[in-house]
Amino acid sequence: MKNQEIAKIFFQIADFMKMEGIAFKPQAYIKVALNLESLNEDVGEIYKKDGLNGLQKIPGVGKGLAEAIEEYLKKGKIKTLEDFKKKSPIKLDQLLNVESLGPKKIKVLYEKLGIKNLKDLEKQAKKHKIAELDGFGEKAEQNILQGIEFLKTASGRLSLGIVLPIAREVIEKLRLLPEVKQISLAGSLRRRKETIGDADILVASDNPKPIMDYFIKLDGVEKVWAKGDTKASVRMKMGFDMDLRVVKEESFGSALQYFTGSKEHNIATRKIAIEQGLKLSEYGLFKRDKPIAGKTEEGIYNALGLSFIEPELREDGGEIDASLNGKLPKLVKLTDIKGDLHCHSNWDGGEDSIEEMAESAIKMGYEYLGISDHTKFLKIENGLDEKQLLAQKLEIEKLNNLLKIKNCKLKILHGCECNIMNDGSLDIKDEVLEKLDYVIAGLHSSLKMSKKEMTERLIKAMKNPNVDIISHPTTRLLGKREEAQLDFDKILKVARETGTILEVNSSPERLDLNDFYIRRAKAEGVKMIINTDSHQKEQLNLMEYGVSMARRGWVEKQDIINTLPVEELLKNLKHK
Ligand code: DGT
Ligand code: CA
Ligand code: CA
Repeated sequence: MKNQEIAKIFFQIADFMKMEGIAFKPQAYIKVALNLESLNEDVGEIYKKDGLNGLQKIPGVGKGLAEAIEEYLKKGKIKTLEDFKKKSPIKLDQLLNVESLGPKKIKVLYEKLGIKNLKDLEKQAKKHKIAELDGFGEKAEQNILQGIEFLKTASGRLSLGIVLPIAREVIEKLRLLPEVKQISLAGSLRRRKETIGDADILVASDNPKPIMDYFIKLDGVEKVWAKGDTKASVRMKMGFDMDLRVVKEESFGSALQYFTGSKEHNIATRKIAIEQGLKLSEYGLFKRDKPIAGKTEEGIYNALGLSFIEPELREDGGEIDASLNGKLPKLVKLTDIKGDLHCHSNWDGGEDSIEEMAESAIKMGYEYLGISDHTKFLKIENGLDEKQLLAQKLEIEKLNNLLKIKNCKLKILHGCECNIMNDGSLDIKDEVLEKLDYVIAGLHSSLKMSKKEMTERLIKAMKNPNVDIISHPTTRLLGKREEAQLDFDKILKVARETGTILEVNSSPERLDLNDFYIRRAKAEGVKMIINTDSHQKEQLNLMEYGVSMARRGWVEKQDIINTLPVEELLKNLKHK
């Protein structure tokens, strides 16, 4: 938890520094923040064991940042950030939520128009003051207004990627208490919704008091909203609420079923109970007043004549009928995934070398790892040109030979993530694309085209016989950037006709395709691939988020091509 909290503060410090035009330092903070986020060990533990020296062993952490971490561990805040906040009248974190605004632009908006917060921003944009500014213009103003509108609809929910790791840490701590008999995530978190309103945790115990006392004093807790005998609600420092409920073991299953929801799914299951003359509540399933199930969820479903329904399906989207008729899908699992084809290396400015990425993939038990660096149009990402791609091909051949000698089953595949230009062409010549094992094409620029133009642009890319996969097809950024305008039915039709595979991007900032589109793609018989889009080796672990979305989209193993062994996988690509 501390890792996440400190990372968040470091990101904020970097933003303030960028706003002040400070060079280099922000990158140092960002690098460490990213490393902290993906670090498996708790910084608090590292510090306890080895003090400042231990902290300095974290990649990127020098003396100064080690002291900043120490400061947080001791005082719960870092003065550098507090000072920035005190000194600056600008609500920077608020304004940064607006897609298209960065720290430097925000500074200009403040200096020229006195914009301090979202309200000021909206006011000035509506008065068309922003369009008149140098470096902004009509279109930038439109984008800002759209960004504000988007924020209004997304407010109050945090992304699954932020909440899930923290809730898991809390669970692991609570699990150690002798009073805790059973424990589980519940609510939208257990259903793996892409955004979470609040985190729900359910515990079975005969002695709730010590659990409640311990829970409200946890490290990551900022304030306690309510604490009763069996129910507590707290605010976490990371900016969301967490609810804990304790029930008796004999009703753990029914309580879990109830508090997992969704509310709509609950209403539907309760209706089935009523039709059978039964009563379903969080306390159990009752016939007149006699309990007939309650200890396990499975027991509840079975007593209702249903087979067990996976939490990801419980959205009242036809899962009850499917369960009644034995038509539930056998959902894809994380352990079905045999490799990851969307990974960036240090060739395009990612953190780690191809070799380091491969080592992590081996540890994960993967059969293949695809390196797909950005290509030359993306200059800020150090995109590779044709020559560099061919050089990279040789390097990968060399590494594969080494792996073979070492008797490793991992094979590194060579691809790229090339850019789809405004007219649907690609930024790398076909004669080079042909030489790679596979090609991903993605939209990264001019994302606000009309629906007709955008659809034609993507279709043209899909019709290129060298394009195997479309990365993050809708280009949305969760809570930040709306999806591109696309005629998704047309896209699906062309994907099927051309055998182009659509990506489910696991990065918690993207989750693209989302569950809704995944389900439509499956219904149309379009094949998908779940990739992480890793820019550092630790991010390979993000695979579970994409798998969760796929499961929410009713997807089975055979719908996902990276559940196949490498030879079969390659046969399923357009590349021959
Ligand atoms: P969230 O927190 O907005 O991301 O979504 P949930 O689904 O976690 O909702 P939450 O935290 O309000 O409640 C947790 C679960 O409790 C919910 O999924 C189903 C159950 N629940 C809450 N309120 C009601 C209700 O009024 N009726 C029924 N049937 N179930 C409810
Ligand atoms: Ca909830
Ligand atoms: Ca709740």
